[in-house]
Amino acid sequence: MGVVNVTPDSFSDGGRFLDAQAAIAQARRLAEEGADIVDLGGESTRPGAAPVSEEEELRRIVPVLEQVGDLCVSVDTRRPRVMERALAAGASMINDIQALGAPGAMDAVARSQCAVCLMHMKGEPATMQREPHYDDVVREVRAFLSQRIAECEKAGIARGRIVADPGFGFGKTAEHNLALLKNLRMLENLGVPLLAGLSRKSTIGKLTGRPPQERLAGSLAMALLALQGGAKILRVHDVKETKDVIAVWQAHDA
Ligand code: HH2
Repeated sequence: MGVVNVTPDSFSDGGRFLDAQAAIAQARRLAEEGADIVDLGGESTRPGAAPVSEEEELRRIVPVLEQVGDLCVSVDTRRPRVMERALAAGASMINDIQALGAPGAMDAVARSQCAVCLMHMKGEPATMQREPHYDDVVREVRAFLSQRIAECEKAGIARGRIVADPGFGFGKTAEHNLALLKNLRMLENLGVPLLAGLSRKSTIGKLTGRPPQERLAGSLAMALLALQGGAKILRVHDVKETKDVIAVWQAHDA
């Protein structure tokens, strides 16, 4: 899954693809590099990010979506109306960091046949990194995802449409993220494919001392660890390089 943030303030590529033509070109480039899914986001959810209005989110996303209808596109949003508009404009998947927690979000997805990614987050982006606490991060994330999957199924979203994501960096310290990565296999028996989003994240910065633009090597190491932990979808900014990691890992795993 290749990331295209149509935002001015995303932590690693903010402002680069705010212009629709730049975002369309980047989506096509990532697909050519081998991304099976392009994840389009119109709202930064980095720690401390300010929320954008629904109109602004739609204004950023829809024109791009309309031009890349031939690609498999997921839309990274928490808003039911954005979900509906995105699905009408050709999106194949909804990627929700709030796991369809907004009123109406589950219904919006249930009414379609799209795929959906349910992600765990503790708190809200504006405040989530203020001393997050867990008694047992792996168990708590697992319990949350298990419950959300059950609720989705009850609402009519078949299990085969669902992907689960522990939400690295969303209300989690570096230690929490590393514990989740090390124990990713414990999430496998949720019975849905696992998505991991570690690309350029601050845990890599903490481990290497490097700013977001210099975290490629760290991101590739994280990608390999996630694959070894059973992740089936990697959400990344650097598709070409990550495809090489996958090729090496697949040969080794064969
Ligand atoms: N991470 C980000 C955004 N959306 N979605 C899922 N499912 N999993 C993730 O780990 C995830 C996500 C944050 O990264 P990015 O989009 O690069 O930055 P920003 O939120 O600043 O736009």
